[in-house]
Amino acid sequence: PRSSETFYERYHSLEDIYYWINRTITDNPDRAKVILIGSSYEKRPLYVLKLSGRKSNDAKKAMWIDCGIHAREWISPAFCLWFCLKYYGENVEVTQLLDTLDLYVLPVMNPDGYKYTWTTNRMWRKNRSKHPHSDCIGTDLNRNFDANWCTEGASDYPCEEIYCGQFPESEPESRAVANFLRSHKDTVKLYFSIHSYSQMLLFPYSCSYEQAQNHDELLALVQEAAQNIRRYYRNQYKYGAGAKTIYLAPGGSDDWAYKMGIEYSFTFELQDRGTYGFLLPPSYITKASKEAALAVKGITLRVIQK
Ligand code: ING
Ligand code: ZN
Repeated sequence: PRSSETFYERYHSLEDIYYWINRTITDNPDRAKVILIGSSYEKRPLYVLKLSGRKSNDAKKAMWIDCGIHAREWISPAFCLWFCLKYYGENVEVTQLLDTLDLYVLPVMNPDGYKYTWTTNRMWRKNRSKHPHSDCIGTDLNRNFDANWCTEGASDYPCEEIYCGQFPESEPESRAVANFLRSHKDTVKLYFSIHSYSQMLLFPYSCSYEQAQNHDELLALVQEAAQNIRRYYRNQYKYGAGAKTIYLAPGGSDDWAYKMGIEYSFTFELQDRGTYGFLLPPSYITKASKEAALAVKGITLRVIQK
């Protein structure tokens, strides 16, 4: 990745992000690869960056981070770009352990929606798919995964912001992610999905009030991460199981990944707590990314040290 400091202090158009992905792989041919995992409803490519650790990775463990499920949450793709640079690029402080992990990053899961927020409606959330029996557009990709799909906390009405889609994985974007993770479930040990806003570190379940089998362990992980953020960045994050901490939300990607076998599965809600909301000014990108990265790194180290 390039070291141009100000690049990460701005939000980037979809075209810029595609260009950045391309630059990242051409500048780092031995450590960065791009994988085309599918395409969006409007046929835009869904590129995953695979960044390999600098140390050889015999156990072949990996982590996954996706950003930009929801179009208007601009801090999320900005975080993905920042994370790629800081933790797999020029940061010399990366611990040796973390350096043995491969990192899969999907910078924008919902490119059609993201594009739409740049051109037409800054507050768009869903993707841009059409529906047979409605003029309303878009499915909420974070209600479209196969985890108690379309139960309480989702809507089967296409005009709603939390429309679950016609069936689980009906959308090309969620299907592409699910297919990729299904085929890599033996190596991917950690799943992170980045949203905004409200400053929360969440883990399964969001699709029911049931407790995850390793609830106590997940709770300890996010609690420690929140404490570190408070200590180092003087900022408050809530933490806990999704349904109890935020609201019931079936069909989310982290619950699906967890049920599929990725035992360390998280959704982060980045800054802020409502002052700017989705319209977080670019001057906040660096701090928001640093504190989220501290959480990702801390949790990941704990998990792979086990
Ligand atoms: N919040 C998430 C949403 O999709 C969430 C909350 C987390 C749902 C985990 C499901 C699973 O509603 C935002 N801000 O999008
Ligand atoms: Zn979101």
